[in-house]
Amino acid sequence: MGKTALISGITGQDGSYLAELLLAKGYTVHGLLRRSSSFNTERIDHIYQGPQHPERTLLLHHADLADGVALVNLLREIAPDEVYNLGAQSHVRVSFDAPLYTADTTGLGTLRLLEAIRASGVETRIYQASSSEMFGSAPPPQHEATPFHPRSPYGCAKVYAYWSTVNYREAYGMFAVNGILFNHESPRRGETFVTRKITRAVARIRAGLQDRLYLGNLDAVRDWGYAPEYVTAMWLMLQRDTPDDYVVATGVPATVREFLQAAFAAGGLDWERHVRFDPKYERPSEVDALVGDPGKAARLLGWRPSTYWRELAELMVTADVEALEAELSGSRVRIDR
Ligand code: NDP
Ligand code: GDR
Repeated sequence: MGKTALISGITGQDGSYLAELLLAKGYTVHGLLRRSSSFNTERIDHIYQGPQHPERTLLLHHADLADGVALVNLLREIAPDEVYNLGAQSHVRVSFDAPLYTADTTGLGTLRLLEAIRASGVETRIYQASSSEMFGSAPPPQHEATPFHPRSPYGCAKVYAYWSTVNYREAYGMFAVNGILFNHESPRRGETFVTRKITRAVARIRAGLQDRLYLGNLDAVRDWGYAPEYVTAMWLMLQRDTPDDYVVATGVPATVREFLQAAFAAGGLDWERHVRFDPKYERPSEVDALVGDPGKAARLLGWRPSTYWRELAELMVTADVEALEAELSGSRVRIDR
């Protein structure tokens, strides 16, 4: 019998790659689906199996991290071997506009899931999607022992979720781990995060659909990796004998400006002709520099990155150019990458 996993956030960037990984490993995958007035399963449509499928290995359940009782019921029903908590209001800028909502979903949502595991009595392991945003203004390179200094409601909520995860491990002996992941991107990245906003704009400017791209702070330094590689690290953390916390990063810094330059160059464009500043995209308090030290993940998990920011910019531009060409020619847009 293969293992069973439950993923919150399965419709997001990471959830979709993780579901693919686990299905390929023979897991039965259950995903938590938020009720939405429009379809929100675009990233997993290519692996979706309808209710009539004879041997379903991917099942979706309507639930929400705001609804603790539904989480308990779901855990009892599924009794998963592994739980991956990827669900969150994950946008840092938006968290300044909706701080309480972000705290509820991203912070308390994690506690609800931990408590639901305890209340259901199900023996399981849980992965918590912690973030480099917890380090905030702590100077780089950041590692597992770097003190947190979050700079946004999102970062604060993730710190709360991080410590709740540690607390359930210490208090109840739960196999609960934190993956402290630095920024990771892909052609499936949400369109309002800076990398995808840039690569999508490159495709649209080339096609004559857009002329200007408005951005905020170009001086911020980030450590950008490739999402499909990062979900492997999540899985590896739950396969260890003992629970622990790990930084996952490339260790290679780049500014937003450098990413911008590389992406526009990959599309044969000069970014300075098209990019303009809009203060709307600045944050009330910014995180200036995040660069991770992935040494512990390399030593204990055998995990190493193989895609770095420049190559990432190129592959995202290629994907956005191809997707737009397919859309304009009326053929189906490829999502299976
Ligand atoms: P996305 O924003 O792409 O996906 C977030 C997911 O959470 C979506 O499936 C979304 O559903 C779901 N979600 C939002 N609110 C709720 C809720 N109330 N109840 C249940 N599900 C909810 O994020 P990523 O895939 O990029 O990131 C995955 C996780 O990792 C997040 O927790 C994020 O904060 C964290 N993280 C991400 C990093 C990155 O660089 N990508 C780095 C470090 C941490 P819907 O599709 O319906 O909106
Ligand atoms: P981040 O990612 O805040 O690091 O959080 P984002 O791509 O939003 O911003 C990265 C940097 O780019 C600057 N920036 C802009 N950002 C956006 N979104 N839009 C703009 O127009 C723009 N112009 C400049 C930002 O100020 C920032 O410095 C991501 C999310 O995935 C989190 O969920 C995750 O936890 C962290 O990465 C690690």
